[in-house]
Amino acid sequence: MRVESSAIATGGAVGPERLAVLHALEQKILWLAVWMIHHANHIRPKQDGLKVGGHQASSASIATLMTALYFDVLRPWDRVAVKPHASPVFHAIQYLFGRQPREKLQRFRALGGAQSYPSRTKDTDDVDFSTGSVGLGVAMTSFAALVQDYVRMREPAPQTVPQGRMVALCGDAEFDEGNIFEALYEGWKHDIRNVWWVIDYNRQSLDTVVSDRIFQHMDSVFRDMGWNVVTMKYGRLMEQAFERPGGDALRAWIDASPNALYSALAFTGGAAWRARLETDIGDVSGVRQLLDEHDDAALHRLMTNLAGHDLETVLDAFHGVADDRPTCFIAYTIKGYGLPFAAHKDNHAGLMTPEQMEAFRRRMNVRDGEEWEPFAGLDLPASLVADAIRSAPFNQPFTRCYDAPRVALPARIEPPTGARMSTQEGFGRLLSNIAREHPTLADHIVTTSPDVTISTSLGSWVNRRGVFHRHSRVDVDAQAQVASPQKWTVSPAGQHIELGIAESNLFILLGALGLSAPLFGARLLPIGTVYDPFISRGLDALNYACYQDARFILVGTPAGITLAPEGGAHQSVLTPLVGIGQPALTAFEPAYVDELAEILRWSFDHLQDEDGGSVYLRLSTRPVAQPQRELTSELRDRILEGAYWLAPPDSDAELAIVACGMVLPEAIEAHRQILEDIPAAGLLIVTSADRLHRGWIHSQRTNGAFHGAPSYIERLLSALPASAGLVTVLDGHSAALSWLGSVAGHRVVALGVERFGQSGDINDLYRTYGLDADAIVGAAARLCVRNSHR
Ligand SMILES: Cc1ncc(C[n+]2csc(CCOP(=O)(O)OP(=O)(O)O)c2C)c(N)n1
Ligand SMILES: [Mg+2]
Repeated sequence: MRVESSAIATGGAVGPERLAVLHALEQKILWLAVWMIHHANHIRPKQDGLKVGGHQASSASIATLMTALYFDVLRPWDRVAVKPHASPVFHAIQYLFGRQPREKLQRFRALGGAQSYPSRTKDTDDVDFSTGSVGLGVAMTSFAALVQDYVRMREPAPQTVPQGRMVALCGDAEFDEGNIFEALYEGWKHDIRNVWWVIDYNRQSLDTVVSDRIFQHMDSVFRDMGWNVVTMKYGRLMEQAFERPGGDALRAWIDASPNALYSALAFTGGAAWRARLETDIGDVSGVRQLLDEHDDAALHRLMTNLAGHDLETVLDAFHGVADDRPTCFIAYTIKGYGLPFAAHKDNHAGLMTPEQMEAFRRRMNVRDGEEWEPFAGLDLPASLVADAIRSAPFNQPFTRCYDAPRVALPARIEPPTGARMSTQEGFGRLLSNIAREHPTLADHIVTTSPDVTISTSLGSWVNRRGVFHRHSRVDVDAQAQVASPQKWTVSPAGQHIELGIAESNLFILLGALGLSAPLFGARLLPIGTVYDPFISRGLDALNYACYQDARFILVGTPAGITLAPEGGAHQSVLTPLVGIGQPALTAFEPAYVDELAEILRWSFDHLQDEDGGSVYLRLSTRPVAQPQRELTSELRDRILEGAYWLAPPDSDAELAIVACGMVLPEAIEAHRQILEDIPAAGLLIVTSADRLHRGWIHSQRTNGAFHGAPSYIERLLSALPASAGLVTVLDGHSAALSWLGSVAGHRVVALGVERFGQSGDINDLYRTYGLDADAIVGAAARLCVRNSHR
């Protein structure tokens, strides 16, 4: 069942009865999170003797904030990135909502159980954004907000999907990750709306208590970026104490207290607070009386009553934000709040001992054997708590995962014509053709690039389809009559999102765009372009996008040493290995533009397939003579499978050249020369080492090679006798093709690049790095000599 969004109450003032229930839920999720970790480490039988781990302190730190959000503040159409180490809290909440079975909690961090860090693809309890690599989930919410605006303003999305807030629950140490600030700045440029970052400001990272200095400036950083900042520092007990005589001194003492001191006292407890406060401000009028009126336990409660643990204050702060400006909540908290290692500087990976857990169980009133019971130990009637869970706005029946219809594809995308062309130029012209001739497909494409739009050949697409921004902008250059081939119209109708030079942002945006179907009900076909070497700058973010099963096309261009005069700092060497090694990403490196046209069409399909994925195209600026050919459907299939014989070998061939990508002219020339001595030699063109490798591995793992159909590459290489040799060649790390020798036991000489490059022209560089025709012929000769000595 689905309810209309207007029928879902979205919170407001919270009465005392509801507050009591929320307090009970706060206790319950803290208990469940802590117990889940304890159970995994101390109770569940272990097979390998390894500590299972889990983060009780990080969970306790954020339990109040998450209670307020999930049981009162969030609406079902809001989307959340939960800080990685609060995964147990998230799963506990979903368990109470009835969306996470108990067995998954009991198998926390075990195979098939609730994941250590919230995972869109591995968890089954409705994770919006995966987290784990700190900083990335935070930035993801900012780009998700941009994508939400994009789909709403351009309207491929059903407008019945209400506009949600993109909420990140962040650890404070996440702000050491520069990618957050890159995202903040980019978000400001795009004037993003509807983003909340809730910072669990416990002043602790993994190793230590963090420096106070960063956060002294954090609010101004956010304000400078146009954000609203809500600081939640003091709980109500503290606020009340500040009203008393001596209260000003107490507040001043708290404000001036270094993080390390505050943490040490918060860990040590009441007597330590008393001694320190007596020494520092004991002679201020009113302070001694305040101290006398509090026993050690009460004093500890008062001094640790930070706002992030004060449910009422937290609720007020969240409900106090009515507009859609991006808002940062800085919530003061204590890591491990309520647990024996609260505020201890080493508590990040700390686990409560069985004795401590036993004491905690008694304190929580949970009876032996009732540890997993949702309502055990609460001092409210179970029905009241159950009602509150049932009526939580976030828990209303509402479709949270959309299934956007597929975009119909044309039967063919005509490749541009031309005698000589680079794959990069071909890519730009193909997109331009799509914009002109296939409007339905074009309407769903969205492009993005980190300040290399023009130099990666997206310019003409952008001329046709415009740049997206929430606010239209007048083209000043055109008005001022500055002559330029780039005529960029900036408006909410644009289809290109221009980013500043920050590759990490590119991949996180591709991640967000690539999730627009499940998140916002709008099918987008995102294409991001980047200089191939700078993929490495954003590798973790690329992995992050793939891990969430976001669907996009990544175009790395120009690539390899073939960009020649640009020099070593711009030459990608290892990206072919990224193409093979990155899960959920299929890599192609075609040599010809008619191949690229087929691959691009296949990619649009693959992006939309249930069991599909993303695609990486490694392209080049090197103009190459294009074959004048009609692609048969058989050749088309072979191109997509990853390789085809340009010159099939004879069955007694001693040798084949296997070439991938832009070095094809050299391979063809070498093959021509070799034919004079070895007329049977073959020339295999590889369009996707990744697909070949995957097929081969899959076939081995499933015993296909022995019992069923051999893999595609096995079938191709079966054209050669076992005694033949292979010369493999590509402009990239030689390991990307050298494995071909293992497929059928052929000897291999692997040519490629394994060193940093340098400037030069293509001929000089190919000669220097051993990729030219002479090098290929030389390698072939070595193979044949070895063969004759066998
Ligand atoms: C990119 C990355 N580097 C390192 C880690 C290891 N790590 C896990 S948590 C953490 C610090 C967490 O501190 P904070 O974000 O403040 O969270 P909390 O204090 O709430 O646990 C680190 C360094 C990681 N998960 N991701
Ligand atoms: Mg922290």
